[in-house]
Amino acid sequence: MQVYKTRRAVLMGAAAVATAFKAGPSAASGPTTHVVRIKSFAFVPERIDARVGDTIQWVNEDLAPHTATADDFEWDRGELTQNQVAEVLVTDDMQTSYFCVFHPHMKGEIARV
Ligand SMILES: [Cu+2]
Repeated sequence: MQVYKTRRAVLMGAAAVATAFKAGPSAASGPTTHVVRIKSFAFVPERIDARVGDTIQWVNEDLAPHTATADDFEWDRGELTQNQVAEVLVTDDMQTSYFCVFHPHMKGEIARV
């Protein structure tokens, strides 16, 4: 009888659970928080599918400061230094395209589903 799982088997199991959760009926599970990592001068993932009432949370993993700022400046979480976190509540009339004011080539999208 095998008692110990390999680390790889454990990780694969965790991935399977995460996938199953993601594919579940999220409408019935209430608001969720979507984490966007800011990494290597990019928003990861670049596009987030979110519902009204969800929260978008940015975590800056870069040494460089970044911002998460609506294209029309309707909302702006200001400068995020390394490991700082900022959040925005998804509303039905919000500007959904955003960028980093320090590095305008960094773009992100909050796609409402
Ligand atoms: Cu930036």
